[in-house]
Amino acid sequence: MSELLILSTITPHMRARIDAAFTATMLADVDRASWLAEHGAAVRFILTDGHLGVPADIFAQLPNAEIISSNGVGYDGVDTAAATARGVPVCHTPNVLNQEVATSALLLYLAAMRNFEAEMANARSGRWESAGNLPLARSADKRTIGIVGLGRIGKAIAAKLAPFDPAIVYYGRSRQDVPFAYYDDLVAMARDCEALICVAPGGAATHHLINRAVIDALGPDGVLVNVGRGSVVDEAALIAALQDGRLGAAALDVFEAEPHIPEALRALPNVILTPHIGSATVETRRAMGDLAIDNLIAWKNGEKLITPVPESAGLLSRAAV
Ligand code: 8YV
Repeated sequence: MSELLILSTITPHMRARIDAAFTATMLADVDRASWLAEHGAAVRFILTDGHLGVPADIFAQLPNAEIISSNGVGYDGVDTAAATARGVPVCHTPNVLNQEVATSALLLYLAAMRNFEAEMANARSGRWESAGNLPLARSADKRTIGIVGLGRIGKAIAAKLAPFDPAIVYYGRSRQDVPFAYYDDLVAMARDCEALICVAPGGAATHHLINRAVIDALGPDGVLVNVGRGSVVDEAALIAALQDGRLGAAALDVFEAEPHIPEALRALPNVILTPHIGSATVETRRAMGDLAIDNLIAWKNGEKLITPVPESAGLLSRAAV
């Protein structure tokens, strides 16, 4: 008997909180097929993340599931339509990771502009002593920087960039009440920018939004930073542009087929690569895990969900279904 089914990895802190409030099973710890056949009907709550979601074959074997809590702000891996069709709300973990992901974006932007990976290697390898300094890097100050997806995290990125005195511009579905210039044409914005920072959510609506035309518009001195979802950038087009010198550099935390990073991308000198660590600090992962669990506890107690996804509006508490 298990009322909570856990599909994602969890920290010891999360495990302790879960054990205090639920009887829970990690799907990775049991024989999936036989466990689901025997216990699937007893599961009321599901904990997952935005990449794993709840695969359709598993969801079908959880006929009494009441809620899906997804640990992460992005939930492109969760089939919200399938959940809504069964009256199952989905919640996620917005806001608590805004500053962390913004810091990651800032680090990647600065590292790419100032060629920091190569500079550190030049010092550590002893090459500086034998062969001298590398060619000069570009300044990170006073650049025109385009933010693709000016949501909660995008605004935090803009704030963290402020000391570098940038001209911030943005592209998104609609104009917002912000002191930055809006573009409804991404190619036109890329043409005017020296760096693009992409923090758009994944999913069909943004798939390959950053395509060859956008990359070419950013140009041979341009820098592309991506901390949103790998699916937003056409990775093959990006690799080709970096190889041909049509794009200056890229700094990427997210990839199309994680955790796979194409060999051709890893071989390029003009890229900075990190393994999807935008939110990965002790403090922020703790806050995210707490919020994911707090949503489950709220639901169990018949209280209003704290952070439901917009698609679940109308399914906000157990009392409402
Ligand atoms: C994590 C993320 O990869 O929140 C997100 O959308 O991409 C990251 O913070 C993940 O979701 C944590 O499980």
